Amino acid sequence: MANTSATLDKKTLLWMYETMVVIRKFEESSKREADAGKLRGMHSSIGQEAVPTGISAHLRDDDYALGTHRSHHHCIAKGVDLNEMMAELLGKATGTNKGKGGTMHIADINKGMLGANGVVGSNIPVAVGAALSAKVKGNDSVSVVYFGDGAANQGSLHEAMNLASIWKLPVIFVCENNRYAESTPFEYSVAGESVAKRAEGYAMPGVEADGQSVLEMWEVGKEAIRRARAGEGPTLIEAMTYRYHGHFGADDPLNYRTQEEEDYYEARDCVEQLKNHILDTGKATEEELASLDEKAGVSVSAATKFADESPFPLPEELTTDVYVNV
Ligand SMILES: Cc1ncc(C[n+]2csc(CCOP(=O)(O)OP(=O)(O)O)c2C)c(N)n1
Ligand SMILES: [Mg+2]
Repeated sequence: MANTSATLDKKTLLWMYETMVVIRKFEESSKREADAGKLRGMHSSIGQEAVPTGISAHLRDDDYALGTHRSHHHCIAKGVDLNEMMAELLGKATGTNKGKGGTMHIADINKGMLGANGVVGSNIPVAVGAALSAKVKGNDSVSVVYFGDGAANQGSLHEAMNLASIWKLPVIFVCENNRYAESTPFEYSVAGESVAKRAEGYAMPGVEADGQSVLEMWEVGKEAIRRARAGEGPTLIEAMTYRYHGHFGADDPLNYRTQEEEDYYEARDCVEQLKNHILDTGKATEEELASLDEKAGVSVSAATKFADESPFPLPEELTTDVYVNV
């Protein structure tokens, strides 16, 4: 992988640092809210922050992103408002979906975030549809879809990759391989032990990347998005990453993985790696990074306060916005 550090400007590096810190603090706060019984079904993305951050550094508001059940990091990296996100997690009327979607269905059309999605693999064909719409309209918007190693075994991915390839659609398939689907290990469930290699069968580039390195995610994202915008078709990226917490909530004993494995990934923490890179290359000072840490903390605290103090939707709003006339 090419060394990107020389070409990356300070502004991009600091945006990526701040975005990853915001995601982490947001997840820590949402876990506290979940532990306090204020939300259910919270899937933490801590450990995986670099994947959508490196990719989103190349995206615009008129590009599309689709997420999964574990999607807070996808939404934040795509620019969704923190207040509205936290309110959505808590089911409040001020949320992105007016409190009717919750943690697994955050969407913000104005930011191109077409939706997190609780049904594993179901977001993938939607991303291909969004890419088709860009092609039909004749603009250069691209569509990014995130999915897990478990979802890589759903038929929807294979149908979607085939159609995207034959029609050369501007879609980037991003598999976040965090080694487990709930408690099922990747080595057991994925034939061939590589998601990236599956791209060959669909005549598109398949790239395996270090998902703990935001610089590497930036690099592979850059080429995939350039290709898509230029009308050259889709790319499949397999980002090797790790979730630090259990599959969801507090009920996961994590007895299907080892301490050594957890230590290995935490020693390669994406935030720490980028921090060291920025300091080593002299792109910013400790003080500058500390002020971004503080700013992230203030934004997340404000979002949590906003969500806590917001009202629940009224019962008479139960059926509004459920179906939309177009
Ligand atoms: C179609 C479908 N089958 C099963 C489930 C239950 N389920 C929720 S998350 C999950 C595991 C997904 O694993 P992976 O795709 O690797 O994503 P990760 O949780 O690791 O981010 C399963 C089986 C579901 N939500 N949808
Ligand atoms: Mg997984």
